[in-house]
Amino acid sequence: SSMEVLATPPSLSPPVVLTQDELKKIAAYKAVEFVESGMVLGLGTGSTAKHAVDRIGELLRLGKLKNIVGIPTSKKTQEQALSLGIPLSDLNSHPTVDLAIDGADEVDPHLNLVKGRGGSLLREKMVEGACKKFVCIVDESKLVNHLGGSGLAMPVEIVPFCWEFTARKLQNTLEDSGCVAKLRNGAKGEPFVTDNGNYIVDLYLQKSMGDLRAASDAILRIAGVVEHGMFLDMATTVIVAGELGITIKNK
Ligand code: ABF
Repeated sequence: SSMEVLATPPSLSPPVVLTQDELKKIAAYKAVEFVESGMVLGLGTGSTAKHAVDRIGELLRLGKLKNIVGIPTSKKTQEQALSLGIPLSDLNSHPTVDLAIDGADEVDPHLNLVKGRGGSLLREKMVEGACKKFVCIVDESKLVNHLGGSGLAMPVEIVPFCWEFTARKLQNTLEDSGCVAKLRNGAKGEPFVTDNGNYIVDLYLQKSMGDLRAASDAILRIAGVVEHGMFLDMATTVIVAGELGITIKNK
């Protein structure tokens, strides 16, 4: 018998696989390229937006950005920004925001978003609704065909008063989508409380909501509802970081 000795193939360098957090950072740094000195900036919340706020702080420290005013979308981001020395203000003093940078939980093909899995959807919607430009930053895992399509929750902020009543109304309002409403719990099993002292009900949908604007209006008509996590027609740009590179989608 004979043994065939195969030539060793030329060594290939292993493919570079980026972690999800690295993709988030790539999207965030790209978005910060849109920031100019003198801007009033909406500062987002979550693990993706955190990279953008870090970068803004770094550019301020290096003197590459000047006279920035930050409007934080949560207490958490407020703390982060303060620790970085980013000057802060609010919508009372700055009712118009030049640019906001924030993450999302889902992005549909029309650039509609689901946000709020981090629990900050109300302040995010107020700040991002006051923006001239809202740049949303995601890794490609956030792309869906239709909102609710990831099988994960669509969050709604509600007042604590008789929350079960409101949760039931939400479930009934979206019953055509096979909606199941669940109160969000905190780390110790107690109800999760938002920065505004409210509760969050997470809606799990079996089917698409169809007319999103109609679903949004119906949810907002329920008296105990404060705001929901669908951000319809609000993002002006979505930056998607994927294994094959960055995609920038504009409205
Ligand atoms: C915020 O952070 C929220 O609207 C959204 O729920 C979340 C996304 O978090 P991450 O960037 O950590 O995925 O933008």
